[in-house]
Amino acid sequence: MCDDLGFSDLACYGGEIRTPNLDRLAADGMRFTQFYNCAVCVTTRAGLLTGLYPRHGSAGLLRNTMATLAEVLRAAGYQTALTGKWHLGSTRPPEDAARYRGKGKYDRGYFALRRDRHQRQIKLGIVKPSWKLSPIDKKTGSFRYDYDIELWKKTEALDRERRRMEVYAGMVDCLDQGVGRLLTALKDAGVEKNTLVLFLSDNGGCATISSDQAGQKAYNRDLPGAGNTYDFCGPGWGWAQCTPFRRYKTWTYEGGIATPMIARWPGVIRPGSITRQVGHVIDFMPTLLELADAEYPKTIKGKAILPYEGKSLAPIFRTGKREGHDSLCWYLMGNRTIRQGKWKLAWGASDRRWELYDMEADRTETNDLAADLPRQTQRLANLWEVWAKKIEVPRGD
Ligand SMILES: [Ca+2]
Repeated sequence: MCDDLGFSDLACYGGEIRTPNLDRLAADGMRFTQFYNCAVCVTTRAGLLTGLYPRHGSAGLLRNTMATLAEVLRAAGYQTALTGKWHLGSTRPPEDAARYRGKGKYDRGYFALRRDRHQRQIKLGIVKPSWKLSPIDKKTGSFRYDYDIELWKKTEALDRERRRMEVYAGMVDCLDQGVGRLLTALKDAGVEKNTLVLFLSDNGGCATISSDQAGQKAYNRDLPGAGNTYDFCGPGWGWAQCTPFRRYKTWTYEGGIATPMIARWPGVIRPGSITRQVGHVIDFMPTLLELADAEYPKTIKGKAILPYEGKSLAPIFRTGKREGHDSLCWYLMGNRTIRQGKWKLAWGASDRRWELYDMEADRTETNDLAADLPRQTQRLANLWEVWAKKIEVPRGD
């Protein structure tokens, strides 16, 4: 799982960044077009590790009423390992960013990037041609992560703005090379054919403004990528990374929660396939339980363990289909969503009202049907409320 990678960053999802290793993984495996995370790092990681929706009460995300993948797989005789995000600054020489720096790839700005990516996504079969590219995101309220996307021609400090995306592209390129080394290692170890590889992102592209962080503006005197800077891609690029969707990291519109998901399992998953089956990170637990022939515990250290809430993805790997979730729900920092079949009800933390979308006709959430279908809206809102109690959403949030 990688950090803050948007839905459209990989070449096999319509991106222009060089990602040959992940594209090969996709060519040998299956791409999901409707796979979901939980909109930010910690909630997604908690959901992936436990098979449970992240809880929001004061008892914390990981609790002694939850089993982790490591616990259940260890009990089944597997060795488990986890390497985490590197939080100690970059030690990587800037050669990957050099491949993109000053090469003109991002000189036309984030609107042109979105249009280009969208066209490639249509050609690749990742999105339906009938879904409109979502319009420019505008700040509509006081939610902390609500930003105006500036018109490209109004962008000041163009050098910095372009460099942000050039450095980001270098980082994605670097990530791809790392995946390539991993895949080579699997091959060299002779276990390639007997290994399921899953690749996904923990949330949508990050649109955070760097000056939100105390002291950062003063620190970032140099352009990004110099090694002594700490910048963000910013709203324009972060939004474009989620092409063709609305919003970005922290929101529960599709931009925040839709992730690329590639699964490779030689001899089982049909190479080069694309699935529109809906999946969620909480599905990892039952999937790996099934494949590892592991038992899900009823208790750990005398504590009763909550039954997992995910559903195995294995039938999708084997046959391309499964009986999906009755509904999936999201909550994060005032953002709410429920998806049931083709319907998605979403509540943005800025607008604070329910919007209803038909995900088959309009996955880019451009045509709000809530006023036309008030009963459907109320029915789904009630379902979400029941779920919200279970996962301890703060009242009124
Ligand atoms: Ca993240």
